[in-house]
Amino acid sequence: MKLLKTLAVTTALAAVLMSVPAYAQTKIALVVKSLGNGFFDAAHKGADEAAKELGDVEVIYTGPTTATAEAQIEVINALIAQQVDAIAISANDPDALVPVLKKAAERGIKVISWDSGVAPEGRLLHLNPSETGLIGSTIIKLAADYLPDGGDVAILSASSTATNQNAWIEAAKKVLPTDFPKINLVATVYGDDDSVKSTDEAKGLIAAYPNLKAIIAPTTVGVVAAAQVVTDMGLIGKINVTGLALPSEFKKFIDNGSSQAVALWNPIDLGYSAVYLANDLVKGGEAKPGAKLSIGRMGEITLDDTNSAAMAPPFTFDKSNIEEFSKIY
Ligand code: RAM
Repeated sequence: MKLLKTLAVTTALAAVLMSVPAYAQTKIALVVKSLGNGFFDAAHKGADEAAKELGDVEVIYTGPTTATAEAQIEVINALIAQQVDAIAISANDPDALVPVLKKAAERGIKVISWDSGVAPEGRLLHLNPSETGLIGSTIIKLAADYLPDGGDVAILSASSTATNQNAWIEAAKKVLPTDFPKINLVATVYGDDDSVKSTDEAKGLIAAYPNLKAIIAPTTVGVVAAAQVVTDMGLIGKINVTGLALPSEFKKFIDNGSSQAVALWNPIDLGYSAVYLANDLVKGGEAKPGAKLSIGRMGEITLDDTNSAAMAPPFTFDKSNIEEFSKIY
């Protein structure tokens, strides 16, 4: 009798387990500008942490090998075919991705952007790492702080269509004449978040502007390339490299003096929060101005009138603290 009962219970349990539909797991695709970028690897770590906390979430980490919108369109089409529940994208272009993301939305996929945004018609919300104006003035201040007499500086950016870098550069240009009158921005060039192209562009700047005092690279890929060029060309002390850098990748350039200071936010927290927000929307949360959405251990964000929100101010790294942060991200 007991055996029969056990058998019946086991069979019932097996039936229940078998009937648990595969879609019980929420599939969230974290789409990055390009693979092989340490900044996005750190965001991936945070995304996995969020998935583990949420329990019923699976993160699909993906992106193209080159940081272009065309390559991201292919990735998104594959995710639509895979029937993911949400796409959280760091975009290589604000507009070019809109049609394919609209197609994803029509199939019921919740689309958000984070880090580098998509135009509002292509996404439900956008998560900025920090306030755009603040990042813009920070990247100039990082150079100006070490140029008391002013001088020529140049920007080495990511791709020419990157939403985030373009917004920061525009914000930087706005405050230049008023807040940094002695800083002379001579050029902006694009390394496409590719080490080889960024290296070539940094060399080009140095050749074209003999009085260059600083290279500002608001990209973790570009800043490493520029600092390596300054190091290899024996220009430490002549050209200060600064911008947005991942402490783990950049510590050696603070140590060797090719850079005085850089800034960034926590990419782990950013990836973590992006997954929380995408999950909120899949589970019925609504993205509308004024809405408050949970981002787990980071608290909550309130959407502004463009359905965007920003996380924390950027943090500055120099000789005094880069060692400590290089162990985290
Ligand atoms: C690169 C990417 C990313 C940006 C960081 C600062 O890794 O361009 O989008 O946020 O730099």
